Amino acid sequence: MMKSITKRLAAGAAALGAACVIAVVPATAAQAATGWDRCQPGYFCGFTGTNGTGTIAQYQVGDPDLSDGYGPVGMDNNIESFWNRTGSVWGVYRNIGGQQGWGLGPGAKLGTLDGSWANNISVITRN
Ligand SMILES: [Ca+2]
Repeated sequence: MMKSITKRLAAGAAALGAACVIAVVPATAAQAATGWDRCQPGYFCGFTGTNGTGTIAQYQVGDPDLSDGYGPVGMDNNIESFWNRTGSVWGVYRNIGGQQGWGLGPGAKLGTLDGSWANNISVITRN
């Protein structure tokens, strides 16, 4: 008699345990996009890694100072690749108000900035 009750309790605990396991299994979330594909059409995108890797920042307007709190933060002197998915020409510059820069036309994808430019961009303009 006692033995039979113990068995029932054990079975109940096992069933409860199974229910708990199901409850804590994380929902299958869609995989976060990685690389170039994160850049949406209509945006000018900067990436902290080469070839669209690392953190992405997407722009619809220029950002005259990547080091301030306006616009995406953490990108100043921290960009290694760009993709222009807009219909405009964009400029990227090393210094605030400086003249040295590159122009990226519509669709331009720059996977690797040259040595002195990588991690050295502080200004982005939409022309
Ligand atoms: Ca800014």
